[in-house]
Amino acid sequence: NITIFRKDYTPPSFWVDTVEMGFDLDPKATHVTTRTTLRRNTDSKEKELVLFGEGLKLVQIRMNGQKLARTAYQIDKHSLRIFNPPDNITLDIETQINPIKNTSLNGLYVSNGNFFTQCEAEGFRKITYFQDRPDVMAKYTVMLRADKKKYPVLLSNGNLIEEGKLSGGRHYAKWEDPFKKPSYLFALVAGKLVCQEEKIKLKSGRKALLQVWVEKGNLDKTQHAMDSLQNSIFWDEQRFGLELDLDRFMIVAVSDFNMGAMENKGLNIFNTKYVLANAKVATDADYAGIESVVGHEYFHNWTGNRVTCRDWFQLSLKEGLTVFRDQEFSADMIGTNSGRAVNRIADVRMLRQAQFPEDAGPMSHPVRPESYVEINNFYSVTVYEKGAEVVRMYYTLLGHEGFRKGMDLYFKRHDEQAVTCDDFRAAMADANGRDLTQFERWYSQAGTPRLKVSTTYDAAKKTYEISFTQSCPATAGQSKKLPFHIPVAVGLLNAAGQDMSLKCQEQANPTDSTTLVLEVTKAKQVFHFTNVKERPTPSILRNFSAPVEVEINYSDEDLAHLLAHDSDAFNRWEAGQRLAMRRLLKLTAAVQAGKPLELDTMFIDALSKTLNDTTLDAAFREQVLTLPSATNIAEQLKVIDPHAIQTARHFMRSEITRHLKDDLLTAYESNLTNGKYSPDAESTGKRALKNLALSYLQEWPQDSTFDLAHIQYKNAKNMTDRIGALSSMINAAILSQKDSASKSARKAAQLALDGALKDFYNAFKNEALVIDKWFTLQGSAASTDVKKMRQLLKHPAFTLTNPNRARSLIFAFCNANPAQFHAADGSGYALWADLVIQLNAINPQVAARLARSLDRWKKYTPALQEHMKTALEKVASAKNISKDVLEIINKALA
Ligand code: HT7
Ligand code: ZN
Repeated sequence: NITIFRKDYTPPSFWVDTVEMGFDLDPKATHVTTRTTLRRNTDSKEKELVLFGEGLKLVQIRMNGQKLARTAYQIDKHSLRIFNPPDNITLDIETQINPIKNTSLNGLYVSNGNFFTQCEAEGFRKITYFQDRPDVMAKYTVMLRADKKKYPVLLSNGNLIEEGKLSGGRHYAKWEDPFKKPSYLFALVAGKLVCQEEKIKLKSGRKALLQVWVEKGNLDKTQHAMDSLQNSIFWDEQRFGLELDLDRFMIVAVSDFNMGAMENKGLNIFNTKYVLANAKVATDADYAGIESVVGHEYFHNWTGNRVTCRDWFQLSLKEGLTVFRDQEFSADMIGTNSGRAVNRIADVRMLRQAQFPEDAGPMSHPVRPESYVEINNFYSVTVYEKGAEVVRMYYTLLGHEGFRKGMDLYFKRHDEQAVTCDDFRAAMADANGRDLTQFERWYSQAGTPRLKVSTTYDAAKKTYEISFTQSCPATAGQSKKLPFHIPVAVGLLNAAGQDMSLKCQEQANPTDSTTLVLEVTKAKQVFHFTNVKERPTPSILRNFSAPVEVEINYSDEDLAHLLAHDSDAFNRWEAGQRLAMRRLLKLTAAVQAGKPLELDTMFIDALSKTLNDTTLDAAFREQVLTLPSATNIAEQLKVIDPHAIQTARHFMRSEITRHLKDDLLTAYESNLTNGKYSPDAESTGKRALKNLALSYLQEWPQDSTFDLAHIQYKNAKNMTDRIGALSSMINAAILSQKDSASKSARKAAQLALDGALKDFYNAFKNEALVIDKWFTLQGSAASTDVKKMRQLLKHPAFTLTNPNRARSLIFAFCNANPAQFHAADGSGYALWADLVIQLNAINPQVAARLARSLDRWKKYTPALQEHMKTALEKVASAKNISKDVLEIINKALA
C-alpha cells in the first residue's frame, strides 16, 4: 500500500477540454465509451499520459482515430500508461463494467434495481480510464441508453438536450453540463423513479426547475427536502450573492449509499436518510439533518464545484467551508439568538465527541493532511468539522463584512479553477488588508490546542489582566508545535451578572460591544483591561470562538454565576457542562477507589434553576440538562475505565432525578406539544426537553414513570415522541431492578417493552429508515450485550450490504454502548473484529469507519487494552484486507 504525500504534488501532464461519454446500461455488463480531447500541459515535466482505472475491462483504445498499438501503452491493476503521446490528442476508450457486482458503492452500482454512481473521491476510475484527479476539469456530454421499461428515467449532470426512442425497447437521453468540472462530480442515475418538481425564480429573474427524485412509494416524503432546497437557494443568493448557475437542479434519493449525500453538479445523489421525511417516519433530528445536508450539498455548487480542490489534500477547502456555510444556513433558518446558540452547542458537542478524540489519537491529522494511503479515510471530522471551525475563525477575526469581502475575492480570482487552502487564506487576507501568515498553522498542525487562562484584578487601580498560555500536544508525526493565531472572544460579567463595558490596552474595541475578540498569537500573552470597576467573572471563548480546550480555574460559584447570567448563551451552557464534568471526574475516581458516591446540592440547585426558568427556551434548557457524554469524560482521563465512567454518569443521572423528580415531571407535562406536527424550533425544543425529562424520570424505578413512557409510546402522533418513548422504555431502570419486591413490576415492564418493540417493528417494517432506528435503539440499549447483539445480527431484516442498516446496529453497539462493547472478557472486541472482516469483503469504506472504534485502545485499562490488541491483530492478519481498513489498523497498532 502506497502512501501519497502532499509535498509530491505535480500538475497533470495533459489538460482535458471535453469529455463525451456513452453508456449502454446493463446491470451485468455496462459498456462505456469515453472520447476525450486532451492537450499537453507545458508546465508539466511528465512526458507520459497516465490514466487511472480500477476493475475495468478494456474493450478498445484509439488515439487520434487510430487503434493504439499494444506496445504504445501499458496496463496494470491501477492505471493505463500511454508512451510518447502527441501534444494534442483525441482519445477513444471503451470499457466494460459489472455494476451489479459492485458492493463497494463506489463507481457505477445497482441499488434496488436502479443505477447510481458515486465518484468522489476516486470512483470515476471504476467507470473508465481517466486522469481521475480534481485539478483536471473538463466539459462533459453524456449519452445514456437503456431498456425503457426497466429504466424509464435517465439522468446525468447539467441540462437535458435530447431524448428519444431506440430499437429493441430501448431509449436514450443526452445531457450536457455547461460548466467545467472534475471527474469526481460526474454522475448518472437510471431507473424507476418519480419526482416532485417545482419551478422557482432566481434573483436575476431566471427560472430554474427543481426536482426531488425518489422511489414510487416515497412521494409523500419529499416536501421537506424540496423546501430545504429552495431555502438554500434563496439563502445563498442573499447571504453570499451566489446564484444557482443551472436551469435544472436535481436531488435523487438512494437507499444504498456510503455517506450522507454527494454534490455532483446539478444531480445531487442523497442517502434516503437525508431526503425522506414526514411526521410518521422522521424525527425532529431527521428534519434538521435533511435541512442541513440539502443545504450543504447545494452550497457545494459554488464552494467545491465552481471552485474546486487542486488535490485531495485540499479537501477542507471545500468541506470545511461548506460545513461552515451549512451551519450558518441552519442558524439563520432558526433566526433567534437562542436558537443560534442551541445550534452552536450541538456543533461543538459533536466536535468534542468525535474530532477532539480523533485529534488526540492515531489517526490524528492536520485539517490539510500531509499524507494518506486511502483518501476515503480522510473524509474525517477533522477535515469537515475542525475545518469548519477554521473557516469560522476567519469570520470571527474579519467580521461579517470582512468575511464576505474575502469570499467575493475568492470567487473573483478562482471561478472554474482547482485551488488550494492557501489560495482561500490569501483571498481572505488580501480582501481585508490583513496578514494571515500565522493563521496557516491551523492547516498544517494537528492536535487540539490548550489555552491556559489566568486572571488578576487590582481593585485599587481598577485594572484586570487576562494571561493566556497556549500549547498543543504532540500528535502522530508532529512532536513540536508553533503558536496558533487564536481569536478569543471575551466578556466580563459584574456581580449582578451584567456585561461590563470593555477597554483593552492591546486590542481596540471596534464597536462599543461588550464582547471583544482578543487575538492570541504568542505562546504567552497578557491583555490589560482598564477602568474595571469591580472584580469581574470572565466569560472566555464566547460562542466557542476557536477549537481549543480552555483551562481556567473557575470556582463553582463563578460557574453558577455564568450559568445563571452570561449574555453569551454558549458560555452559559459551557459553565453548566464544567460544573457537571468536574463532578463526573470525581465520581469516576470514587468508583475506581471503591469510595461512596456523593453529589452536592449546589450542582443540583444550579440545574434546577435552569430547568425551571421558563423564560429560557426549552431547547436551551434541554442542552443544559444533557450531561457530558461518556466519550467527553473519557477524553479528560489519562486511563479510560468505561465501566467506572458509566457508573459515575448513571449515579449522577439518578441523583438528579431523585432530587428533581417533581420539576422533571412538570417539565414533562408543560412541554407536551399537541396538534399538528411541525418541526419548527419551538416545538422541536419542547419535544426535546419533554423527552429528556422522560428519560431522566426512568432513573426513578417506579411503574408510574415507566407507564408515562408506555402511554406516550401508545399515543404518539409523531416519530420523535414514539422513538423518545421507546428509548426511555428500553433504558428504564425498572428493567434492571434486582430486588424481589419489584420483581412483578420489572416483569410487567419487560412485557410492555417487548410488546412495544414488536408493535414498532410490525408498524414500520416497510420503512427501512425507521427499522434502522429500531436496530439503533437496541444496539445502544444498556441491556444489549454481545449475546443479544449476535441474535440481532441474525434478524431477517439485518444485512451488512446496506450501509445504513449495518451502521444502525453495529455502530450503535460499538460507538454508543460503551458498557457492553467494552465487556471485561473482550467479547465486544471479538465481535467487532468479525464484523470488520466481514464488512471489508463487501464495502471497505464502511468497514474502515467501523475499524475506527478501537482507535483509542492505548488509553484503556491494561486488561481491556490486551483484548483490544488481540482484536486489532486479528483484523491485521486476516486475508484480503483492503487498504482502507489496513491504514486504520496499522496506524492504531503503530
Ligand atoms: N463530498 C461528499 C464526500 C464523499 C462522499 C459522499 C457519498 C459517498 C461517498 C463519498 N465520498 C466522499 C459529501 C459531502 O461532503 O458533501
Ligand atoms: Zn461536503
